[in-house]
Order: sequence, then C-alpha cells, then structure tokens
Amino acid sequence: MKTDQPQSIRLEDYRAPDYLVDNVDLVFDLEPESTRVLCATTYYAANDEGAPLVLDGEDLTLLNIALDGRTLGETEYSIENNQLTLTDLPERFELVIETEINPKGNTQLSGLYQSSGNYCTQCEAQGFRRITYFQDRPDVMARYNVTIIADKTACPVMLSNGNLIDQSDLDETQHAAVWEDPFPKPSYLFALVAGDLAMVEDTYKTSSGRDVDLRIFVEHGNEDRCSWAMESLKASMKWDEERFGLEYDLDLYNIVAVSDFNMGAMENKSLNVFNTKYVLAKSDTATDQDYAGIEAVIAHEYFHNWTGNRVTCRDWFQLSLKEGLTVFRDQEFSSDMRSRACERISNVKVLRAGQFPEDGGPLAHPVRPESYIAIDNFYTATVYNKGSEVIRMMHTLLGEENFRKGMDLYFERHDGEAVTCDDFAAAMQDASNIDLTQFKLWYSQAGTPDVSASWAYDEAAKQFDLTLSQHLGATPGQETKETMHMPISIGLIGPDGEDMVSDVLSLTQAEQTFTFKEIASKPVVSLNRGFSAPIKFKADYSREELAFLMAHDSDDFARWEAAQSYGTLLLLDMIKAHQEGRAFEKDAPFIEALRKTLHNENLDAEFIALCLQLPVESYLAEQMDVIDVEAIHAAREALRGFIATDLQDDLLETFRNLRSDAPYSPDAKSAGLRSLKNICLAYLSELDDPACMGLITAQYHNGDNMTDRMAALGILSNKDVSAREEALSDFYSRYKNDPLVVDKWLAVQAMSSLPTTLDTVKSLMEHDAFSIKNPNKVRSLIGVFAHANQLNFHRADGSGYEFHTSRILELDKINPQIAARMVAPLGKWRRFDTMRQDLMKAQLQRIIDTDGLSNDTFEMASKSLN
Ligand code: B3K
Ligand code: ZN
Repeated sequence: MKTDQPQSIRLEDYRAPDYLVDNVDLVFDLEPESTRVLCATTYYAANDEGAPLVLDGEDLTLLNIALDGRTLGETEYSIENNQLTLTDLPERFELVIETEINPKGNTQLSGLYQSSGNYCTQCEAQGFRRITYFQDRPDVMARYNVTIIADKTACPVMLSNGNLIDQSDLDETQHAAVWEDPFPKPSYLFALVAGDLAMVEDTYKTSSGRDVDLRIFVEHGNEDRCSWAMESLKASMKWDEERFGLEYDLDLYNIVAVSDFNMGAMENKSLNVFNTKYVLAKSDTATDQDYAGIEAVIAHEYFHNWTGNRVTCRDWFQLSLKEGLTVFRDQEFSSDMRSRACERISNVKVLRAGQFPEDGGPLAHPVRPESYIAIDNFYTATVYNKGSEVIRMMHTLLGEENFRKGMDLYFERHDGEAVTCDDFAAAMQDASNIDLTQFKLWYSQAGTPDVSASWAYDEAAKQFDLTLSQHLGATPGQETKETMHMPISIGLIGPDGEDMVSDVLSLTQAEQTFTFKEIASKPVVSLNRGFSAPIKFKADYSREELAFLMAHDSDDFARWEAAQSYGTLLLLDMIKAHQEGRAFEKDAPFIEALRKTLHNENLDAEFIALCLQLPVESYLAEQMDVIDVEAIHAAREALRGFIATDLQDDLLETFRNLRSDAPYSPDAKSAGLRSLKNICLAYLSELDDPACMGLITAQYHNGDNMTDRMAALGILSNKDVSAREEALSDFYSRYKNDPLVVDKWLAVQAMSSLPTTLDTVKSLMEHDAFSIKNPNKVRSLIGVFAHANQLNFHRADGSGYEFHTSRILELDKINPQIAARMVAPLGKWRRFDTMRQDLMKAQLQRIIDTDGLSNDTFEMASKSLN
C-alpha cells in the first residue's frame, strides 16, 4: 500500500515564482557513476515578500552549497520531500551548488543518463531537478552557459544548447567545451550530450540569407541512415518560413539520436535529442510508415523552436499551448508534403483510437487539465491531439489569413515569455475580431461531444432544414457542461453527385436548425467534412446514402468516412448475429462500392487503400455498450472474407499491376502504391488459397524493401502455417543486430491474433532480443500486446491482465514514466462484461496495493479504478 498519499498540484494554486534568475552557469565533470555538477546562479527576489527560496531536487547528492561565497552549514538549509529550502535571504544573492549524480544508474531516463555508453539528458517536464537543485518550472527563464569536462576518448563529442564558444585540452586525458545559449529558456529545454558519436552534416540557407549548420549525431555505423531525417529538417525549415514567416534563429541546429528514450523526441533549444526510431531510415530497414513518422517528428521538434521555445508555457497545465499548436503545425506540414486528405484521415484515426477512448473513460481530462499528481502522465492524446483539433477549429473559424495574423500577433506580444492558452486565444481573437469566449470551453471541458443530425426536405418550398443538437456527457470532476461552439463543415449533394451547397456552420446552441433555400431537389447531406470538429456524429443514413457518399462526396475525408460508417453499420449487425448464433449475411452493395472505389482512377492509391480498410477492432469496440472482443474479431474476419471472395479477381489484378521493379523511393506517391498493393495482398490472404499464400511468402523473401517485407510478415503472423515460423526465424537472423528492426519483429508477434500469442509474448520476454530497460523494446512487446491486441489482451481467463500487471510492477521500479503509460488498457474495465470487469479491477487494485509504487503509476492506477 502506498503510505504517503501523493499530493495533487492544482492550476488554481498557481503562483508566480518568488525568485528569478538571469543566468545559469553550469559545469559538468562527467563520470559514468559520479558526475559532478556545479551550478552558479544569481537569484533576485521577484517581489518584496522576503519569501523562502524553494529549489527542486531529486536523486541528488549535495556536495556543497555556498551563498555569496560562503559555504552553508547543514542547519542553514533544509532538504525535505525533494525540496531544498533557504530562508532569511537578501534581495539578490549568488548561490553555488555542487551535486553529484549517477548517469549510469539512471534507469528512469530522466535527467542525465547514459544510452549505449553516451551521455544524454531529458529534462522535460521535471528532469532538470535530477541534475541540480533549481526552481524547475517553465516560468523561470534564464540564459545558460555550460562547461562540459570529459574524457577525450570516451567523449570526443560534447554538446549543449546554443553556440560553442570555447574548446580546450585540460590534460592528457580530459578536455572541455563551453556552450552558451543566447536565448533565455526554461530548465526543461536544457540539454547536454557527450560521447563517441558519428556526425552527418549539411547546411541550410534561411530566407534572410543566413547559413545554418545542420548536424545529426548517431552511433557509429548509422551514418548512412540519416539522409531522410536531414531532408525532412530542411523541408521543415523552408515550410515554416513560407507558411508562418518563421526563420531559425541560431547558426547551428543539432540532432542526436539515442536508442534509450522515453518518448519520440525532445525539442531542447538547438540540441534536439531523438529516439533513433525517428531519425534512422534506409529502405531495407524502415517502412513507409517509419519514413512518414520521421518526417513528422523532425518537423514537430523543429517547429517547437517557435511554438514552445521562443514562446513557452507558464506552467504545465498550459502544455497544450505548445503541444496542441505544434501538432497542428506538423500535421499541416505533412499535409503539404503528402496528400492532405490522407493525412487528415490518418490524424482522425489516431484521434479515434487514442483520444476518444481517453475522453470517454476514467482518465478523461480537459485539454488544459486542472490538476495532476505526476505531470508526465499528462503528455496525452487529449493534450496533443485534441489540443491540435482545438487549434484546427480556430483555424477553420478564423480562416487562414486571420489565423496567420493571430500567430503573428502571438509572437509579437509574447516572444521570450512563458504564457497561457488564454494568451494564445486572446491573440487569435484580437487579430480577427472573432469572439472566442464560448469557443474556449474546448480548453476547459473534457469529453467528446455527441452531435446528432436530422433533416427534412420540403419538395414544394425547395427548402432543406438541417437540425443539429449537441450533448456533452459528464466526465470525472465535471458533472455538468456548458454548450460548446463548434464549426461544422457540411455539403448538400444533388442527385448528379455535384455539391449544391458547401458551407461551414457555426453550432453554438444546444439545438440549432439551419435552413437552406432554393434547393432544387432532395440532396444527400454530407456532415462534418474534413472532420471540422472532433465530435461523434450521429445521423441516420441509409445504406444507399452511404454508398452514394462513398461514390460522390467532393470532400475526400467525408468520402472515406462514409466507407467507415457503412462498414461499421454492417459489422455491428454481424457482431449481433454472431452473439445470437445467426449466420453472417453478405451485403453485396457494400462490396460493390468498394470495388468501384478500387477501380476509380481519379482517386490516389493511398486514399483507395484507406477506403478499403475496415474499421479497426478497437473502433468497433468503442461503438458497443458491452465490448465483445471475440464477436468483433469473428465479424470483422468474416467481412474481410466476403470482400476477398467477391473481389478476388479485382484484388489480384490490382496487386499484380502494382508490383514494381523500380528502386524503392519513400515519397508519398510510391508509398501509396505500396499501401494499396499490400492491402490487396492482405485481403487475398483471407482466401486460404495456396497460390495466394505463395504470393505472400514470395513477397516476404524477395521484397527489396522493409515495407513489403513487413506487410508480408504481418499477414503471416496471423496465420497458423509453417511459413509463419520460417519467416519469423528468417527475419530474426537477418536483422538481429539491428535494434529498430528487432522492435518490429517483437511487435508483429505481440500483435498476432493467434491464440498462442500470450505464451509467445511471455517467451519473448526471455529472449536475448528483449530488454525491459529499453523503452522501445517495452513498447514493441508489452505495449503492443496490451494496447493493440484487443483479442488476446482481453482473454476471458484474465491471463492477459495478470501478465500485464506483473510487467507494470516490474517496470515501475526501473522507469515509472514507462510503467504508468502501460496502465490505461486496464482502465477500460467499465466497457466489458462483469467477469472481465472484476478481473481488471483486481489487477488495478494489485497495483495500488504494491509497496513503494511511484507517483506516476499510482496516479494512473487509482484514477483508472475509480
Ligand atoms: N516535448 C516532448 C515531450 C516530453 C515528454 C516528457 N515526458 C516531445 C514533443 O512533444 O515534442
Ligand atoms: Zn511536442
């Protein structure tokens, strides 16, 4: 049992800091197990209250503390609950603190730690306090001067933020580097890297003609995998200049790729630290999806230079100020680099898979949360992805021109400051003269609004009435809700398939009727085009109307959505049939609509592939009152079988036409063609036809790129055939020395729908390829099993829950941030039958009852249970 009940931090308790600093001088004497950190800071009182100075510090050994040159005795300060407190202070004073830390023993990967023997840091959100005692909060901004001293052989490379201003040899073995960052920044953006790393270099000329050196540091041997990341970085720099008039502000931009990293990447000023997954790529080791991910994450971190670094967050409740906005910016960038419609579809899929369930479950919280125990638990789909939707809705309401004016005003007002989401909305409102008062409820109210639509066409009056009504259900801590303001993009499509009306409606009332006059004939209404609001739409479409929208909607997103809605409608019927022991019925018009989509030459390949994909199992689960994982799986498999049987010739022809001998290129168009080819292959695999199995094994063995090889392996991994084992063991022997590819091998097995999967996952835990200390390995095996394998995780005997909980408890001792991220699947218990509910709750209780549990995991488990 957790004896010290952790305290919640609340937004309403925010107070500006009592002391400020202008400069921070740091000296690091790097040793794997005993690094010394000297931190010299001049503090000055921000008010005349004579308040104590409270510094945060965690896992530090304090060696010395001196105030204005005098070492303090142990009675002159106190250290309690990870805080060092000094009282009776002058208005201005210099504090020099010397601490010792253990980078090698730092398995939490927060603060200064080692990855493959190289030193690196992760300070967001609260890692700086694991380096030295400091006011570790984003509204304390200072200029950093950093001296790094290290062994010449172990650390030929020594990096920190800003510019390198000095480098010297100290003696035979040691050398030093001095870095100075001219831009004031919060401690979470501090970074240091030192080690033996290879470098790939390029340059970029900014729009005003300045040359910026671009450097990517990787472990030796990976130099040939950096070109896509470098191209993506240059494209991002150019895009930000063109779209937002934002230029890079230093002469150097460094990226370091490390293999042990808690998340994707980190935007430290001029020294981004990345998970290798989002840097390294070559065609035979990375898939199209990896390439797209690298492009997006490189852009995301680069865009943070303005939205996050130049203008930062006042406190962590404002996290979406930088994250929501920067996700919006990276999504826009990807839309310009690739297909806008496909990007939008993939953003919405991510939102529906991760954010909607979060918003409808025990962990629901507003985009601007009101309280937290561990801030690292709030790097959520709500803060990031719903946060981005909020920005996108502002963009829709204001239009591109006003939105840009709002961005300009935001930077004009707040450059160099730590601000709030209200400050951002105020800039948007002032620049556009559009009142955002009601709209801002999106920041404070949790939950996904339900919007229902009904309509009537008056033939005689040639009038079409569309009535929209909204409802937002209660979420934890928010019983009642106010009516939201949402932009709803719609179209009225005539019988000829042409738009008669295309408009963005402003829904501001609980129920609102919009009247359209001079509508010559009865239209089909297209709703929430482009997913203009992140809501759940309810509309009673007939199957014929959905097929019509699939064929004619001028908005590609809505067209895809119609295919999804049609598929969902059928699958929910089939799920019911399965539960009632009835045979599945085939819906020929749906399959015909897919066939027409497959052959539509006006559509791009990626889009067709997206339309052919049936709603995923977790999405179907979300549509049910009581989730039945077996019925969902059986129904979906059956519909895939119907499609494969009826479209066999079409699929085979498309597959054959799309096979190509051209050298691999990661561009969006080529990737789209592969995507379509591989979805055809996946459908063909449903036929259990030896010829089709031959195509799959041939593609596995002969594929000249990882996308094709993985597509074939993914298909085989769900089949109980001998080719499966052969391919899996071939794959491991080919790539066993390539950690990122081994991650794919683990994930593909953890994802398998075969009933042996849990045993496989258990045995893979013991495999040489696995390490519980490496977050990528944990995510690939344990994370994929619990988050993405609905069928096997929710086995009726509860063995999936039991196994998973043991892993959470094991991880909690090593890396609480990663452990806490594994809890959410157990928090879905309310959605299941009572037997599973009890099993899941028992495991959550087991977590909470564990001695010495971290605050991170405690918060997630206790909130999930309640
Ligand atoms: N800002 C970092 C995330 C830090 C997570 C800390 N637990 C990456 C990003 O969003 O760009
Ligand atoms: Zn970010």
